[in-house]
Amino acid sequence: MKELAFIENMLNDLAPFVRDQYANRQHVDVSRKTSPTDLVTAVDIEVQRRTMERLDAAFPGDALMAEELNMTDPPADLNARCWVMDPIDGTGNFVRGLFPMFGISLAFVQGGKVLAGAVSLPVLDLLFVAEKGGGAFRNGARMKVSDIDAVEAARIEIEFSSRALRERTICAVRPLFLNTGNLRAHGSAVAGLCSVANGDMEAYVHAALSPWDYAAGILIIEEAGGVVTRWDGGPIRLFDGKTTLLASNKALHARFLASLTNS
Ligand code: LIP
Repeated sequence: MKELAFIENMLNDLAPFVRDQYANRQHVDVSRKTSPTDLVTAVDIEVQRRTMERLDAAFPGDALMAEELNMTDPPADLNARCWVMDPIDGTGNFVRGLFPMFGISLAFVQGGKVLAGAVSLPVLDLLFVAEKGGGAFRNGARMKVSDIDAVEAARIEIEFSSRALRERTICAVRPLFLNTGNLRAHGSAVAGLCSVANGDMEAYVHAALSPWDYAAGILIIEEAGGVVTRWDGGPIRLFDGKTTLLASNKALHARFLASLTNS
């Protein structure tokens, strides 16, 4: 599929630039958006600009929904060909030099469905790729979600996100907090979703995630055998805006959902 090839080439070309900027991050311009922890850097902007330029040349007329540069609206025709991008997901980690868990995410959507997507974690030199019906791959090796089916043995990635969502998140995830084997909170949606796809974690939970944070990630998880729904069990609809999200290895999905909805 030519769109998948475009995505892979684009992310492979962007990764060295992002790695280099991360190594020199003390010189990167950082600005606040809606709060002191909602940040955008010159690297986010440049990654998005480079992608827009190449998309225009390769697929003129296609829509783009992306986190930066006021491009967060869905396309006018929801069935149109559309690309969905988060130029740097986990910008806070990038800025503070944490882990280093942050990534570039790009997906191709048509008819409202994600047909191809990839996530690059540049500093870790990892590329996660999926095509609808074609499986999911991590640096070329096929991925499969874990088969752990005991809550006490499960590892969950939980996002606490913005302060505004904290109360809701804490109440909803309380049973998961108390009952699951292990918890992590790395602060990058794309990295969290890919860790479920790769079988490193059994679930990823977020109270209000945006389409550019999850578009590629949900396809990668589904193609690795996992499941992604809203907290009420309903399907994620990409152009509905922010959504609650539970991604899991399938074996534990019903039990995690019950914990979230009964809280
Ligand atoms: C952020 C994610 C983070 C999530 C936030 C936000 P950004 O993306 O990385 O994990 O909790 O809701 O979406 O702003 O760094 O691209």
